[in-house]
Amino acid sequence: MSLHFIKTLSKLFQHHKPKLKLRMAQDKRKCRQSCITKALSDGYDALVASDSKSLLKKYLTKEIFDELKEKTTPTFGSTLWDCIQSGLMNFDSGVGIYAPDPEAYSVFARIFDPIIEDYHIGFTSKDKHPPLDWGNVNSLSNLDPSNKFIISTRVRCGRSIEGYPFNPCMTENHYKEIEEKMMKVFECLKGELKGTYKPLTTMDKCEQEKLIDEHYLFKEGDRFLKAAKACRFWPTGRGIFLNENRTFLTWVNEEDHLRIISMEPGGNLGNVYRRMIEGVNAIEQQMKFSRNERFGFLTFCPSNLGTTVRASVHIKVPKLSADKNKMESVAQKYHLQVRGTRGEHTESEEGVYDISNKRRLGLTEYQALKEMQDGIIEIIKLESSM
Ligand code: ADP
Ligand code: DAR
Repeated sequence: MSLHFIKTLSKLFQHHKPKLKLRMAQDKRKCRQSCITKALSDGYDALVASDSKSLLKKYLTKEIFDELKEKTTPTFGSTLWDCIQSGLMNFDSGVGIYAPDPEAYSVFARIFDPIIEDYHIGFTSKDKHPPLDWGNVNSLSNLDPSNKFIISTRVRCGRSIEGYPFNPCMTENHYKEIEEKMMKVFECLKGELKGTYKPLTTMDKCEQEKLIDEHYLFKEGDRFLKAAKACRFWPTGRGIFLNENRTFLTWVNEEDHLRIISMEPGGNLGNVYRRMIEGVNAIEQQMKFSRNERFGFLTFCPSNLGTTVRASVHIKVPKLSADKNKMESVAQKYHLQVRGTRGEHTESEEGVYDISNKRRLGLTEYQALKEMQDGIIEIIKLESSM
């Protein structure tokens, strides 16, 4: 092949390169879209045929499916597949849907809204989450002063950092950036909050297992999060901050950008709540959280929107827990969630249950805590009377 011919070819390619690149990008997009369309329709048919009890199955009608299946979010191009892939691959999901980015809550509102209304027990598409209100911390008591029932108390909230998408749309750099920013924030924590950040990338397996076993660190390889593409680039950018007494923790880049956690042995809910508030306020001095006009604080999972607060006890109530109906009715009355010892989708170990508030949206932080407190007091009263 002559030099002249090669030079002519390369000039031709340079001239048409932008159009060629555009054409390749369009073909790639078309190919991705057709793969998604096929995965969506096969996945939807399987979900409909399954015995799944998820809220996704309950509310994703054919009409809504057809209306949403071609939609994408404007900034990150998230699709309906990105939202529901976890629920399509895990029929035992309770909820079955996540928001890949903040815009998904409005672009795919037709499926998010009914699921949100059901999960948060009455937050309709017309409702707006109230402003943050920590309430009067001193009015929350020690739920078990004689230490007969409650092993430990924990209050956590989730925070998404302004300017970053949620897990499925995050790049490896996003994970690194958030971790680097948070390491600087943690260095400024003082007094009771002072402590050390431990990146998962440098944590040895024994320490990791011990921290998980002692209920400090998040589990690894949650299949629901994995299916939701929330574990990419793992363990890059993931880690845990612990204060010196291990009563104030922060998870970085697990399910949400941040999980800010306060916990201690016993039932002193007021003290645990006070410490979490101090931690949130200290972090908020340096980081801007994503807050939505209608949904309050935004999170990856719709079950955590609003206050994002879960207040929980690890509690042993052997008589009440033996009477499933009785436990279920008190949980329903006080909007409580009864889970196994290690949270979601786990069993009780040695009769220890994780009992927490279920509602997080449409009420204030204080009201969520109060609802949990009233429920736990009732549970202890029932156990003592049996
Ligand atoms: P999610 O709400 O995303 O399911 P949680 O915030 O409930 O996650 O955190 C679950 C983890 O927290 C589990 O490892 C569980 O063992 C631990 N946990 C929850 N409540 C308590 C508690 N009262 N005492 C000790 N550990 C707890
Ligand atoms: N496991 C998913 C999520 C349920 C809500 N809990 C969260 N977000 N940690 C499910 O649909 O069961």
